[in-house]
Order: sequence, then C-alpha cells, then structure tokens
Amino acid sequence: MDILVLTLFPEMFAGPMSQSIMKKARDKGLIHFEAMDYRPYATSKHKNVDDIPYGGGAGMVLKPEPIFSALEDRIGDPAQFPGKIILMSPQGRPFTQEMANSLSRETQLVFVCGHYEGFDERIRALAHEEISIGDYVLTGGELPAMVVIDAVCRLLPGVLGEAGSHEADSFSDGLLEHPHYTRPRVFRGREVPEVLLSGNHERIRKWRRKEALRRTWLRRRDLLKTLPLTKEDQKFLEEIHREEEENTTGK
Ligand code: 4FV
Repeated sequence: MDILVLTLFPEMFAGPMSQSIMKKARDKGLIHFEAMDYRPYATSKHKNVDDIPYGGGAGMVLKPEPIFSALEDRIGDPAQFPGKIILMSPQGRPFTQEMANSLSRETQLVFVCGHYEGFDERIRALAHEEISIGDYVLTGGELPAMVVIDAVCRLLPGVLGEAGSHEADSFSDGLLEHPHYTRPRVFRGREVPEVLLSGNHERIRKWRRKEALRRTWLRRRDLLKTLPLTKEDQKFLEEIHREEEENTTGK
C-alpha cells in the first residue's frame, strides 16, 4: 500500500512510522510511506499557507492553493487518482474498525492534514472521504492521520505476521475483546481463570464469548443494539444480567 501524507509537519510522522510493526512493514515493502510538506507550494511572497477568515473571526484558515498545488504536483489530477484522498477533520465521518477494513482494501491512500482553525471549504472538493477520530479538537490532523494509518496498515496481509492476528480484535466481531491472561498463573494472589488452563477448547470458546458479551454489556451496551446475537449469546446475556444483578445487589 502506498501512503502519502500532506502536512506542514512531516517530521511528526518520523517516530510512529519508523518503530515496531510500522517499521517492519515498511522494511518488508508492504507499506510505502511518504510525508510531504505543502508549505513550499505556497505562492504568496511570505510562503503563507494560512490566512485570516473572510467574514472575520478568530484564528487562521488554511489556503487552498498550497494544498492543491502540492497534491497535483505529486499525484497529478486528483480526479484521476486511483486511490482514496482523505481529509482529517472533526466534521468527518467517525472512524470505525469497519472503515479501517474498507480502507485496507485500497492500494493508495492520501491523507490531507490541517492545522489552525481548519481548511478553506474549497479544499474539501479534493477529498473522497472526510474522517474524524473523535468529537474533540486537536491542534492538527497529523495525529488523526497516524491513528487511521496504524489501524489500516495492521490489517494488511503480512503486517502483523507472528505479532498477532487481527481476527480476534475488539470490534472485529462487533464486541469488545474478552479478558486475556498469560504467565504467571498466580500474580499477587490473583489466579488465571481455571477454564483457560483446562485445555477444553469448547469450554474456552464459550467462556471467551460470554466474557466478551459481559464486557460489552457493561461498557458499550450501544454496540449490542446492532449486533446479530446467536441463541447461545442470548443465553449468555441472560446469565450475565443475573450475575451482574447479584454482584450489584449482593443477593
Ligand atoms: C480532528 C479530529 C481534529 C481541527 C482543527 C485540526 C483539528 C485543526 N481531525 N479528527 N478530531 N482536527 O481535531 O480528525 O485543523
């Protein structure tokens, strides 16, 4: 996958993209990553990439020319671009695992990162997709772009490799993940659940499904609303309701 990021701070990507799994993926040629500064494409004498907002108001707005010129210089006519051009902004579609899955099927992604108050509205004409990583305001689009890049790249075949599989991820089946345990069997008096030491894979599967349902019911009941539940899931949820009721009432 080719990933191009348009940003005023390309060095912000140096760290995350040259460590651990992302570094290995780049070294293996599974990802080709480039962070490109669009300030050199500013046409004004002082190389301004931002300007005061028409109609007044606080803050500065990113100018369209530097971003359009940088992108067209790098990929040609954006309308002919075979990949996806993505604008990171709080007004974008909330990012989900499902969106990560669909973006991971692309061969080329371009991320446009803003700063200051945001983008001149005409920059939005460039984007196939506008994505938000959450309902809060950051200083720039770089961290959001890194979040999306990380979530997408780990889904690429060969990226996670032995480091783990994304099949059992939270949200991969719409539920939060079940609890995980590893050695030691007892830590400060707290034991690993016996079922996980039983070697009985069906009992383990059932325990993990029930605990994933319990955690989702306790922490993200909204996720259960849209999730297709099996008969077994419904039985587990009845048990969980009873057990949690007993926990809270002690009865
Ligand atoms: C953001 C978000 C975000 C807004 C103004 C950058 C900042 C500045 N992007 N999800 N939340 N962007 O806060 O994606 O330009």
